[in-house]
Amino acid sequence: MFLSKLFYSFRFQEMMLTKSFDGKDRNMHIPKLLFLGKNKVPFLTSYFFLILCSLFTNKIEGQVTISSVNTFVTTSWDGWNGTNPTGFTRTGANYVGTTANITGGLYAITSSGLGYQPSGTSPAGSMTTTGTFQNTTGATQTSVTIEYEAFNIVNRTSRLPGWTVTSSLGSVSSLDWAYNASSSNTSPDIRTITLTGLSIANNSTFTVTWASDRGSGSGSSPLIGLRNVKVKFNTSSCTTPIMLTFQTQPSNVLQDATMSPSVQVAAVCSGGAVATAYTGNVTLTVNAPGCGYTSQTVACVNGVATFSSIVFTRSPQSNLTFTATASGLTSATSTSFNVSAPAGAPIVSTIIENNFDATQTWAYSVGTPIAIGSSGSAGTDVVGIVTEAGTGVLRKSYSVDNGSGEQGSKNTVTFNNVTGLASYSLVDFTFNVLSFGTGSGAGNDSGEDFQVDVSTDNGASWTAILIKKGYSNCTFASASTPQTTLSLSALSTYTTGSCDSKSAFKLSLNGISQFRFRFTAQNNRTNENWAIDNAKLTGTSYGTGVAFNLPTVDVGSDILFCSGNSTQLSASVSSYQPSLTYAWTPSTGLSAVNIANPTVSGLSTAQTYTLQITDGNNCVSSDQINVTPQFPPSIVLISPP
Ligand SMILES: [Ca+2]
Ligand SMILES: [Ca+2]
Ligand SMILES: [Ca+2]
Repeated sequence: MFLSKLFYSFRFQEMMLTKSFDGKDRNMHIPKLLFLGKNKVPFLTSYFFLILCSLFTNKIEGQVTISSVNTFVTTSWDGWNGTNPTGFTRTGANYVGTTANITGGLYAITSSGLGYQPSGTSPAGSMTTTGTFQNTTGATQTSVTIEYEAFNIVNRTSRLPGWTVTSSLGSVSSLDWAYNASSSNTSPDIRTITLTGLSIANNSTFTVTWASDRGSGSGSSPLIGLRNVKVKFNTSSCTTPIMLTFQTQPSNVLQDATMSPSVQVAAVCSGGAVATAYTGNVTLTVNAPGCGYTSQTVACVNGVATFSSIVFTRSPQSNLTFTATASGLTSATSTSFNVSAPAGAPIVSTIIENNFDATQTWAYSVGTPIAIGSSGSAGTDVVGIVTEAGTGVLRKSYSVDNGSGEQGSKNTVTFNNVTGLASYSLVDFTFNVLSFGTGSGAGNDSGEDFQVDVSTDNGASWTAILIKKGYSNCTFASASTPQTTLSLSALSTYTTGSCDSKSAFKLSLNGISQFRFRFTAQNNRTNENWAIDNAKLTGTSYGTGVAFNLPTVDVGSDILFCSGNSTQLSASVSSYQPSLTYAWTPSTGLSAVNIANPTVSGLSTAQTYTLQITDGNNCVSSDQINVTPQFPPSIVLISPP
């Protein structure tokens, strides 16, 4: 009894299936396997038939790949001529042709996309076309917009077919289209839907299926169409951002060129979606030691800040990173990038010069002398060009020889204003100072100082940049090195406890249009001469394609000095953007830590000092110097035995 219930007979039947295959419709002879129970009742037949059908109808013809966000990928279906567009399959109706008639099937009428004429026996869902869409953006996508055009091609209002749309993403019923006789391919009904809260992993696919049938009513059916199937991924959105993230990372860039593509920073929520309503400011700062870039602040648009004008003015620099910050949000750090140097070298030219020899284009005027003191011999102030050590110099002296504390003079020599400086990226003012004389009492003394003032407003205001202190018959020669860098923001004073021999000085200026300088000197002997030589303005142009390298600083050779005295440090800086700031460490024994030339005193042991300079582009450089106090030999008294 049990066994008899398990006995089944079977036989083959043959059926014919018409199927579109590789774009051509073919009649296929399909063996139909009928399982028959004891009473010859078909059993499992329909399941087996469905399996066979699926083998023929689900042939994959590629996918519509969507590689970027916020950009529609369109399948027009125009001119398809029976061959499915890439990524689409179809079932249940044959291709008929390009001219409308009443034959049931599919049409490709000019500019009418996929046309469908239901046959007289088309059951519900008998015709379908399915698009398969693949996410190739490289990221999981959470929002999709689907859009298409639906319309009437040939109006026969007795029946009302339409498009019923389904998707593997979930319900898309708002894409359904009910027959509208007044629509046309030139005036279609546009159906659109945006789905959110999805999770479409990179490289995964989803499907959208359009189905139609004969429609309700009676009589003949109209010919309907669909075309311009558009699908896009949307920037994921959320409400409350907690952090920033770089959507477009920085790229390597040439100095002075604009970084491309623009760096983009998004305000995102905990799940990584963009807070599209966020309009807060995002500030992009380069991390140390990056320099030559000014931090930018940009307001978010749709939750994203786009930095389209990133330029670096200094090079070469490597492994730089940006930090993006916004109020209340966790900041983000970019990947690294480099700034490469253009091939060109800066163009350096002499603007004006007076070497008191062959080149004397920078004219000057001698001031009215101020008499100092009353004792000693009455003399006159002496200013003019003389030859010293084989070269012409402009000196200030006195006409008689007086001793210490006796009368003398003070005078100021003012050089003419120089205009037209704004066309240069950088202007250097360089000059030499010297103190000379021969015989008894030669050389400038305490109280007989030399001072340089500069003006960038044609003498309306003056800034003292240098004082060389006279000191006990101090003489020193003109020398081209070492060159000491001066600053508009700090007065450099040399010195108080010794005869300082620094001769060459440089003051760099940018953003000025005019410049002049003056020096004031005092003495009371014919063999006391303060002098200058080689007063010069040099213009440097960092035009397009010219490298503006990072600064370098040199604090000179190590110093030995007597422990009871003091010694003075000085810095020379090259290739920099004014203005400079100075930071000496440690502060032990230094008169100041924020000037170019601090005095060192009171050291009991050797000390290594580090100077870090920071220029106007926030570029830094550092150098070190060892300063060692020397103690006089000790006399040790040993008691005789
Ligand atoms: Ca000279
Ligand atoms: Ca003297
Ligand atoms: Ca004197």
